[in-house]
This record gives sequence, C-alpha cells and structure tokens, in this order.
Amino acid sequence: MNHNLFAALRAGFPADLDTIAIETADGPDAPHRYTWRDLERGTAMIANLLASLDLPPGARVAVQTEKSVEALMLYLAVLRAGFVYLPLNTAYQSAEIEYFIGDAEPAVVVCSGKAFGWVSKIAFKAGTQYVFSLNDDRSGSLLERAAHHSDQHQPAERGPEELAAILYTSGTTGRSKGAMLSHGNMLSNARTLKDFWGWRTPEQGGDVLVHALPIFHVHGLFVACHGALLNGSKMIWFSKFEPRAVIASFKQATVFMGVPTLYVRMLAEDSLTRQACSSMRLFLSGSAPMLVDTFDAWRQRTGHTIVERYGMSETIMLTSNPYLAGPQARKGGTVGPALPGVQVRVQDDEGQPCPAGEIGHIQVKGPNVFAGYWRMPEKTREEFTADGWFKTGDVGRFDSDGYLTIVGRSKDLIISGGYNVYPAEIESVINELPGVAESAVVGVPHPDFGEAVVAVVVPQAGATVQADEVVAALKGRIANFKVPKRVFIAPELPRNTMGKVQKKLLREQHQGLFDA
Ligand code: MCA
Ligand code: AMP
Repeated sequence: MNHNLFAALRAGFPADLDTIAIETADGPDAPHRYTWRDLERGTAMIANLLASLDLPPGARVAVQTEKSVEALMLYLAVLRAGFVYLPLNTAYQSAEIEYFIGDAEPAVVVCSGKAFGWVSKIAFKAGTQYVFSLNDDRSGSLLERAAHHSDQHQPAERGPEELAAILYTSGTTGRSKGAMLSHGNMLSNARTLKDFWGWRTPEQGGDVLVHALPIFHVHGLFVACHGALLNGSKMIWFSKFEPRAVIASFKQATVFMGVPTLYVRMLAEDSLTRQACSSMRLFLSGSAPMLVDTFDAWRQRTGHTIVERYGMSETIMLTSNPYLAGPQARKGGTVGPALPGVQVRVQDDEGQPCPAGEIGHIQVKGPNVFAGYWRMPEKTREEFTADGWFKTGDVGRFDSDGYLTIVGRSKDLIISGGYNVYPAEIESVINELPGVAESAVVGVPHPDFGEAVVAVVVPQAGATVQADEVVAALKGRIANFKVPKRVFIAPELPRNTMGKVQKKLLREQHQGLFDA
C-alpha cells in the first residue's frame, strides 16, 4: 500500500472532477475558479518536472512565495513526487533565508520573481541545483517549465515513516530547528480531524472552507488544506486576510479557521452578524490562546461557539474542544481533551503525573508526533522524556472532565498574531547593533496581536542609542512580525541576585502599554 499523503488526499477528491475545488476571493482576476481536475493535472505536471530533475532521494524543496493556488499545487506536487517540502514565511529576510537554506540544503528552491536575485544567490552558494520563480499571478519559471510536462503522474511510493515536510521553528537558544514530519504523521492527524470536526463529504451535503491564513505554517497549510482536500470540500481562497471580505464570504461557506487576531478583527466589523454567519457550521481557533472575552463576544454576536484547539509544528494537532457533542460541550479558555489516538499528560517537575487541577508540563505522544529535528539528534533527545513523550514546553492543567487549559509556557516564547517570536533571537540581533551593550525582549498583552514584542535596550557607556533607530535597523534584518512594536532605552536591566535578567518584572512594568 502506498502511504504517500498526496495519494490519500487525492482519494478524497469528489468523483466529478469538473466541480469547483478552489475559488479565489481576491486578486486581479477573482473569482478565479479551479476544478478538482485542475488540481489533479497541475500537480501532476509540477511533479513530473521535479521527477525530471534527477534529484537525490529525500531531496528538499524549499519554498518562499506569496500565497496562491499554484503555491498550494507546488506543495502537493512535492508530496506527489515523493520529495520533502520546506515552507518559508514570506516575511523572512535574507539572513533568515540564508540560515534555513544553509541548514536544510534543499536541492530545489522556489521563490517569487521579485526575490529571485538575492534568493538564488544564497541558494546557489549553498549548493542548491535549481532555483525557480513562482508569482501570485500564475507567472514564473516553475509553471513555464512544468507546462512542458505530462499531466499524468503516478504518486511516488512512500512508507508512513518517510519524510514529507520540514517545518522550522525558532529555538529558545540559538539556532532554529527543523521539525521533520512524515507522511504518516500528517495523514493520521488529517484523518482524525476529518472525523472529529465532522467534515461532510460532497455526498453528505459538502463543506466549504474559507481559507484566509498563510500557507507556510501548520495551521493554514496542513490543518486547513488537508481537511478540505481529504474531504473533497471547496475552498474560498483569500491571499490576504481582510475582515470585511472574509465576513461577506461566510454566506457561501460552512467552515472557518483562524488565529485569535482574525476573530478580534472581525468582531470590530458591524457586518459581523448572526445573519452573516447563518450558513456556517464550524468556527475553529488556534495557534495562540483565545481570550474568553473573544470567545463570549463571538457567541453573543454570531450565535456560534468557537471550537478552540491546540497544536504545534512538531505534532500538528493535539487537543480540541468537541464539535459533535454540540456547543454546550465547548469550554472557552480551554483547548479541550486530547484528540482520539493522541496521548497528552501533565507532569510535575519530578516527572510525576499531576492530578486534575494541578499545573505542570504538557507532554504528548502519538502517531502525529514528529520524528525529530533535522540533523540535531542531541536536541531531539533533549526534547523527549526517557519514556518517549515529547515535551511541548507548554504548561497547563487538566480539569476533572479531561479538558486541558494552557496557562503559560516554560519556553521563552512570544506568540504575536499567531506567529512565534523567540526573545533570544531578537536580543542577539539587537546586541549586535552599534552602541548597544545589552537588551531584553519580552511579550506584553496587545489587543490585536494577543501579545506584542517589546525591547528594553541598554546603550554602551558613552554611546547614544535612539529607540526609532533600533526599530529601523531591525527592519530588513529580521521578519517584520519579530520587530519590537516598542523599544525603551534604559541605563540597565533589572537583575536578580544571581545576575539573571528579571523578565517578569519587565513584563509587569510594560503590562498596560497597549491598553486601549
Ligand atoms: C503582521 N505584522 C505583525 C504580525 N503580522 N506584527 C506582529 N505580529 C503579527 N502576527 C506587522 C506587519 O508587518 C506590519 O508591520 C504591522 O505589523 C501591521 O500589520 P497588519 O497590516 O496589521 O498585518 P496583516 O498583514 O494584516 O497580518 C496580520 C495577520 C497575520 C493577518 C494576523 O499576522 C496572520 O496571518 N497571522 C496568522 C499566523 C498563522 O497562520 N499562524 C499559524 C502558525 P509594519 O507596520 O512595520 O509594516 S501554525 C501554529 O502556530 C500551530 C501549529 C497551531 O497550533 O496552529
Ligand atoms: P508553533 O511552534 O508555531 O507550532 O507553535 C506552537 C505553540 O503555539 C504551542 O506550543 C503553544 O504554545 C501555542 N498554541 C497553539 N495553539 C494554542 C492554543 N489554542 N492556545 C494556546 N497556545 C497555543
């Protein structure tokens, strides 16, 4: 049996391949409609192009392109051809891209035409054999080359353990780690979610997913796209989240997935009403904690109770509030019980299980859990317990019904608008700026992004450092979402008697910074 994830997704396509699979909601020629046959043929042609390149087994295909249906087809084609997909956030700047390409050593890199100059330079220096361009208007060398290939392609035979994708997650200290996900990890999770969230096949009346998330992370690429494809469900495709247009699209849809920021922004629109959401059956939230206020406000305004779930790049989805048991079974402020087939436990500092109500470290096990970090066996060992559980770095507690609440993180991580930011990385870039002695980066509450990045910078003796200059210097060096929303210049950082920077104190000091 072939365990290639593409083969399983393809098996979910409806019998009538000439129905609409994806309809674009924005962009110059919207609504542009793609049939299931278009996906079948387009992915075959790109897969055949990749197969013709004589790449070594396990070759990585790294992709940094704007969101487009063709970019989704490229992902599917990489799976189909049996290579390893490596998505990169479009916000990453050259130093970040240089690290990922240097570390993953992809045989193929695909980037937007406007970035081709600098990206290809980095890629060829790192030994990449092929660099193609792909733009969001269906132009670029990838599609030009693929057009010369057959639209028939047999998915490559792959076992469940074989690598399908590498997702880079920033590290608490130093280097980013590439989480290796297999065909089996992704397929088991997609199948679990299909049942758990009650996806309806076209024969069962069908679902329509509003897709407004980026496609370089687990949420938008795996959870959303796998769900729709495996189920033969149509997607209404936004290249960028725009609250009013997304609300207007709910009239033709049944399912929506978003990070909390998207829900907060839609709640600010008068057009969000019960009427606007009357055809919807399921609103899902995750990637960052949703405030109970947002959960309640959404229910009050739309009559729908959001299903909050919890996951990670290393594990895909872990827990979810119930869907089938009805809205009364969903508890705001919790991420629900473990998904079927996934094990989740909460342990104290001594490695003993915490009883319900007590806070401890969240650890997980299951067919969805990744194989390890790319070329980092040591780091991989550190992140698993002796008895084989993955340490999430999140801290939480179960209630007596088995619902998990995430209360914090043992890892020093800020989640801003659903994107992860590691303070250590930002501090090291700030510390390299001229005149800077040291810095501390913390996350503080933000009404739109949930948490916002704030930096406290200490100048070297005799040097003058301006806050706006720090911000300007960081833009272009690191992805925009990592750039601090505010920078404070201070003569020193608060330290405890051991000399450790007291970040808790800094967070408290700046707690109300973004209060409305
Ligand atoms: C954009 N900016 C941000 C963010 N996004 N700053 C902090 N945090 C962000 N998330 C910057 C912009 O570059 C800009 O900077 C300024 O903030 C204002 O941008 P704005 O126009 O408001 O942003 P936007 O383009 O509307 O984007 C906001 C967004 C986007 C739609 C919320 O961030 C987004 O799509 N987030 C979803 C992320 C996601 O999919 N995460 C899933 C990870 P300037 O003013 O300097 O130009 S997967 C995961 O976490 C796990 C596995 C899971 O459980 O799902
Ligand atoms: P990533 O590294 O991008 O995969 O982010 C994974 C992290 O996002 C998790 O370890 C959690 O800290 C956080 N996360 C995901 N979903 C939720 C949620 N529903 N509530 C709170 N935190 C979440």
